[in-house]
Amino acid sequence: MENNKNFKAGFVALIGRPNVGKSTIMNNILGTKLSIVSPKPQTTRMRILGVKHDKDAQIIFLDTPGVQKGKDLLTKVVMESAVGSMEEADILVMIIEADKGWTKEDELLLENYIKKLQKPTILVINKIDKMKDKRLLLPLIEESAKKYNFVEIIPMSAIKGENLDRFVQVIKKYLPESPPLFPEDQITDLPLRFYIAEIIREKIFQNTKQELPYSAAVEVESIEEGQKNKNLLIINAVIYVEKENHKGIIIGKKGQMLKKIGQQARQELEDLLGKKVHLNLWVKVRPRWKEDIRLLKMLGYQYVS
Ligand SMILES: Nc1nc2c(ncn2[C@@H]2O[C@H](COP(=O)(O)OP(=O)(O)OP(=O)(O)O)[C@@H](O)[C@H]2O)c(=O)[nH]1
Ligand SMILES: [Mg+2]
Repeated sequence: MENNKNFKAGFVALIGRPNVGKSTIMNNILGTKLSIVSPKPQTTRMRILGVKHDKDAQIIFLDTPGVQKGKDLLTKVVMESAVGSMEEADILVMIIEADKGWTKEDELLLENYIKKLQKPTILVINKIDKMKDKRLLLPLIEESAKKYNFVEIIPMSAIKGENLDRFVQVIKKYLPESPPLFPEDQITDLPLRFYIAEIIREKIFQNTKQELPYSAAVEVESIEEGQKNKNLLIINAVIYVEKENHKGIIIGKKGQMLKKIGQQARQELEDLLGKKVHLNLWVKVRPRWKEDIRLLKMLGYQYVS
């Protein structure tokens, strides 16, 4: 590979409002579920790095938390990871939703962040499968072109895989020439225990309602091999919630909810790790975990200053 002078490599930040499909786009391009996904906004809380290895290029995606407002320390930390990714990136990808068009938040993101960075920026109009009237796409593309000099505007359905290939080709066009930046067998920099915590958190997002998902954080305390059985992993994890009644809801009637979350997470972890998994989950109330710097660091929200 060192002999290949035309090799390209660089960082590509995926940015946009919560819920536009950033994590889905990265996962579907990589063909691996690296970043957790849910129908609820503000699913992603830290930057998730994912590497696509091709013969002629290495694309390093930075999936970021949706740009959000809020006064607590968690929001500040989450936003720092999104902004840090934009600053680190060679190429920015801004994502909007086809069926919603340009919203106020999209406009603010463009004005307050993207325009200030002056980097090659691709606009993705995602979820075109949700557009009832396809004739509205062309005017939306035209409207978008007037807002900023995006290097390309790409309509996409990440879920159906429409235009993902073209998107990858366009990224390659704008990537800098560089030798590979990651070893060929590495697809992320996320430590295993944070990855496991994210999978548990995804099951909480998918199974609970209203403020519950936002009240919860997961810390993996230990991962041990079985003493007699090397093919067994024993994982101990704590789910933190902000309120006593949230603890009751997460545990559920006769422990049903916690059991369901645990079973779904265990199933996914066994498939992922190729081992049998014993997953022990505890629920603890920590009213101010979103303001606790030490805990936020332990949870992997690492941009705490
Ligand atoms: N119909 C449709 N749904 C999509 C598409 N892409 C993503 N979604 C759905 O949109 C929802 C949000 O997707 P995510 O990938 O979690 O969005 P995100 O931008 O990462 O959200 P945050 O992490 O909260 O900022 C999920 O329910 C996805 O299944 C698409 O192309 N079409
Ligand atoms: Mg996400």
